Amino acid sequence: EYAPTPRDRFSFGLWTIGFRGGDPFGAATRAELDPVEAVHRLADLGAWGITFHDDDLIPFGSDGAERSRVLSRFRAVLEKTGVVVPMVTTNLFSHPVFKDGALTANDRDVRRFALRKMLRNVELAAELGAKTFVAWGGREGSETDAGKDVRAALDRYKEGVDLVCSFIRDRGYDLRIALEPKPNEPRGDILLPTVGHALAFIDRLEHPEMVGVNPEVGHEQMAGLNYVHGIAQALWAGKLFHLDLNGQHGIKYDQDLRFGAGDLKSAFFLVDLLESAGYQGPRHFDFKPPRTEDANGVWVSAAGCMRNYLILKERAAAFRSDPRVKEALAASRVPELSTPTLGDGETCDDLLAETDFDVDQAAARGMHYERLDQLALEHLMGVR
Ligand code: 3MF
Ligand code: MG
Ligand code: MG
Ligand code: MG
Repeated sequence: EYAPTPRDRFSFGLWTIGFRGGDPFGAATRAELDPVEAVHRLADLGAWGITFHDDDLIPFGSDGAERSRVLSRFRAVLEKTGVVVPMVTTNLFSHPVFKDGALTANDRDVRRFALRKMLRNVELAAELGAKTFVAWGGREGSETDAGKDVRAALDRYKEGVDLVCSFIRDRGYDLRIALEPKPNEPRGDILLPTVGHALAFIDRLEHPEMVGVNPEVGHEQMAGLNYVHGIAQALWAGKLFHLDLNGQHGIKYDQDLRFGAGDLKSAFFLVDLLESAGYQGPRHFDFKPPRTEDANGVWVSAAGCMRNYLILKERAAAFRSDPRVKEALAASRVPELSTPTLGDGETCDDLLAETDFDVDQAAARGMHYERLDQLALEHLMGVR
């Protein structure tokens, strides 16, 4: 029970299970993970897909021969296990050359190098059958407002994304871009810090239909925001192309805990939303097995991400089908919000003419959310 299968569409970043436990204060605690072993282990656990940054698979600076050797080994294990590559992303943050950004670096030659790296990676993504190309601009930002002309940076950001879109179109690839917002870390402030900022940016692009968002649980929560609301707005805008599931304890450094750790109640409402909205995309985990774990602990942590999703999915379904919940939802008038505020054919003048609203009676009505929320908690805690 709660055993994942590829039908659940669980995917993992190669950099997540391959995370060696290095942090700003300490060295790695685990050995390197061979991508081929990673694919085997994921397949054994019931995962569906693997994703990666170009450099996770093909070390930065590899020559053509090394690149084809790595790729043919990788393709062979995908073939053998049936594991797919639903998403590919570009590392535009690790190498020191990107210390001031990639698409928005002040140095023009750095921007041109970054764009070339992205375009090469678009070709690789298409070759491997990926449908989503994630772009996290981790170094696009600043530590001082004196050093970055943010309006010019946004012009260059738009120029870069527009160019990648037109390249995808010219090549006829079936690939969409998903921008990943994050408020800070590693930069003091990162451009496109939240889902809302990213959605507003997308509207100003040349091909907005090709670009959506890849919101990460911890990133929104680092900004003190409600991830479930962010996801709901992305769904409402038709822009939830992909997502990064993990756990976070409030406003602090990017913890990347396994999914379900951190704000469990928010995770419950998230799964409830994704499942009830019929989200069809990947359930992608971007977590970091803590550096306290040995090689085996990595897989315990990865399995926990999927198991927690499936348990929450079951708990959310039980919540939705409980007659007491249906009654409580009605008592809170939740379904009433789906009725348009003006009736068919009604005008603002009709509204202005209305006089029979009883303000005191309406103000006195309770919303009964506490009962509803308690039912949700009890379903989550498994006592219903
Ligand atoms: C950093 C991240 C990134 C992105 C990745 C794009 C290294 O906080 O979340 O992971 O998810 O670059 O997929
Ligand atoms: Mg992250
Ligand atoms: Mg992420
Ligand atoms: Mg994170």
